[in-house]
Amino acid sequence: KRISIIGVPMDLGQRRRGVDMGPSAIRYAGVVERLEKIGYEVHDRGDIEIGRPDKFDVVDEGNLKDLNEVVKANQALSDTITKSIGDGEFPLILGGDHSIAIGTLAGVANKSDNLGVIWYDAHGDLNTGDTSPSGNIHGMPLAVSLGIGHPSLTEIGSYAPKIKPENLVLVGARSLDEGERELIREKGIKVFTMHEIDRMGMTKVMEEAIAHVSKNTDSVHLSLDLDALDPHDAPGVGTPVIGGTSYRETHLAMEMLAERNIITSAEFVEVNPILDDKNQTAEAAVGLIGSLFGEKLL
Ligand code: DIR
Ligand code: MN
Ligand code: MN
Ligand code: MN
Repeated sequence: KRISIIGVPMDLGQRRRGVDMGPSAIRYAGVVERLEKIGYEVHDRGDIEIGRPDKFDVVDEGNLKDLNEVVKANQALSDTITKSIGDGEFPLILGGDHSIAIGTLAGVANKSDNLGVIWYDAHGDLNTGDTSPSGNIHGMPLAVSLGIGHPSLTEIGSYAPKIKPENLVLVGARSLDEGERELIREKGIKVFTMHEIDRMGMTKVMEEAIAHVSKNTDSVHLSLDLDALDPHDAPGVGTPVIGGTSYRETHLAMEMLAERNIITSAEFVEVNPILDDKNQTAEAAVGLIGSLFGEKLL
């Protein structure tokens, strides 16, 4: 199967500059060569164009910073992904901040009747303009994909919602805002926090997570925020939170997904080379991508 790489140099979903260089850093760390070595044909579709907000524009409508440019880029991303899946490719999206998951899920869910999602992240990304402490749209993509939030965001792709709460699982959470906790309780969303990972171990957590998202679904998307990893293993992220998963645990999680062969699209986001240590976080991302696509030592 052919993999298409789509870069999204988006940094408007949060306030730290530099995450727009994430796609370059991941390419520089050798993602294309790594996938080719496993035996895939790789089609690099280049980067989605990101507009630069005019300082005279409304930049903070309804506690949604840089809303207009985020909407435009996500619409373009959604269209590119739909085209890529139509061409029979596996879309692999490189961020960029996590606000791009809005466009990813709009494009992917468009081609699926019942999409499962694994959200591997330190955060819930379940805020709306009303609950967000920051106004940063990278803290909102999962709520938006459930159809909750500003209509300019939820209506990207011209349909809503993209996913159902019962087809979603969060892994690695350790920083949730009050509104996010309420939404998780209200919708009964399945969450494996760091507590469950410590207690059950990653093997059991992933077995249950995989069973949960493949129950009633026809395809499964992996959204991996590098800040799920402990800052020791992934220092190049804008919102690090101590006490995360190790590189090894995450690597194991990717290998289990490869063994079960359930993932049909994936994105790796929030790599910020300016905050990184000699491209370590991009290199970690490429190692994880290798495992996700079935790389084996022997
Ligand atoms: C926080 C941080 N919950 C917010 N979110 C992050 O701004 O909504 N998500 N960093 O990845
Ligand atoms: Mn995130
Ligand atoms: Mn995060
Ligand atoms: Mn983030």
